[in-house]
Amino acid sequence: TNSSRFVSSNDIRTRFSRAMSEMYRKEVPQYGTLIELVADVNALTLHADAELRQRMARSGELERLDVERHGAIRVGSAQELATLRRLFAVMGMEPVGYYDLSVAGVPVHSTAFRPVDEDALRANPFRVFTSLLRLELIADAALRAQAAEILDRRQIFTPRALALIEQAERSGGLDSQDADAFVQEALETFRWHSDATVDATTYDALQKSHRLVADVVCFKGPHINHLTPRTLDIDTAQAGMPERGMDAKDVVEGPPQRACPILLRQTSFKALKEAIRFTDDAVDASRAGAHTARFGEIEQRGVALTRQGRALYDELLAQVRSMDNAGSASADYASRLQQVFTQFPDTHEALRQQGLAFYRYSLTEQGLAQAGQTADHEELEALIAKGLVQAEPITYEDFLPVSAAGIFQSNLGGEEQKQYQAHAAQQVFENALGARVHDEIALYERAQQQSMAQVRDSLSGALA
Ligand code: OOG
Ligand code: NI
Repeated sequence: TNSSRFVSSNDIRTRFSRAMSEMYRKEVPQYGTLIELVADVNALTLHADAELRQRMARSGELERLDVERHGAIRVGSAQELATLRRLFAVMGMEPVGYYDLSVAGVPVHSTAFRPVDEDALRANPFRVFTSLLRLELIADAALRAQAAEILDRRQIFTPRALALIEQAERSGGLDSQDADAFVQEALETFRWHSDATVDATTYDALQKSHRLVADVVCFKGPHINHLTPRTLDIDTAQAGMPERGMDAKDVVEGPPQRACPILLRQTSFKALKEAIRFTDDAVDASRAGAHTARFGEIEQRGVALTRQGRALYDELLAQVRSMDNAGSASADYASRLQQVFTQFPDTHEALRQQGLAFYRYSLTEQGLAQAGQTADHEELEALIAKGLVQAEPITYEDFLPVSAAGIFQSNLGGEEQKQYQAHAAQQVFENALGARVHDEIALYERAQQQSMAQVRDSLSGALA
């Protein structure tokens, strides 16, 4: 075979995420400032916390930290979503999780394309949060039909990108030269276009229906709307944003600051107001348009939670948000969050022993030295107590619907608060996608199980 000429999907993903980062830095210079801020904060944090540095080095996360990003895009049709799935598959990214944002007044549902295997995640965990517009939530039937028709007319992929996707599917990969071409062609789909594809009246009508509808429907393609680096200390990074000229959102989404970070904490700077041109601008030059869509975001990632842990998280978050019906707008939101989350255990021993979070088990040096001589029926916790086994938190690689809604809201210009009588429609989404999405919790479960099995094997001498 000639498969040895192929570069790995990890390699293509790394080239692509680098190219996206370079493009977005040119498009939104503040993104470059954000990357610098996060690099500074991470360096300080690692310098001050030797244990964190060692743990991240052991898990391989230290190496990936500098390239770690997620981005977000929004598409308008099943056809577009299904082709994106094939495009991301070339880079080893698969749909993970289903997020219903309609409950939060945003007319989309979403998944995240990301690598799923442990070594692929270690190589480069690049993720793209991808939303599909739910046209059926546009109340006005004529406007809905018009939006569908506009979307029908556009082709968001270049002919060469489509040809290279087919080629990769047919032959099982791409050589280095084709991979570079693929990255360049794929980039075109996510580029910003300041020329709208509609006239001012159409834009206004769609914007009134929901700002997100205008963002999806009125442009040539699904411009990347943010790229998010991972910080090791989001509170310090958040405090540093105004100093570097960024208009940070008031509230950090997700769990509060903790000794043992869980899931995901995120904050963003507000979307930029950018000049756009409508198709009829030549006719009426006084109607210069502006569009707000693109912003910056940072995130801090913690340990992945089990179903039980996640249920507790959801319950506590709902408690905080329902107080006085104030949601995250209440003045003392941060202290309420902190207060309520004292009910969530905050040591790794407790999180592990109560089955609230996922861990990757491995033999310590002492454990390795005794492999094959230790009784393998002993409980893992007993082996940990004896210093033979160690447990490392498994990082949460996914997203949170309530947080995502908060990020969407803060970037839609504030006042937008719509209500939809919709409910989760995972099957409809999967039909559009042309595939099932992975259950994210099952992926963490599998990683934990595999590490346990490996520990058992080496203890009983199977690998000795
Ligand atoms: C996606 C917003 C959600 C996140 O990190 O939760 C998101 C969007 O605005 O398209 O990016
Ligand atoms: Ni994001």
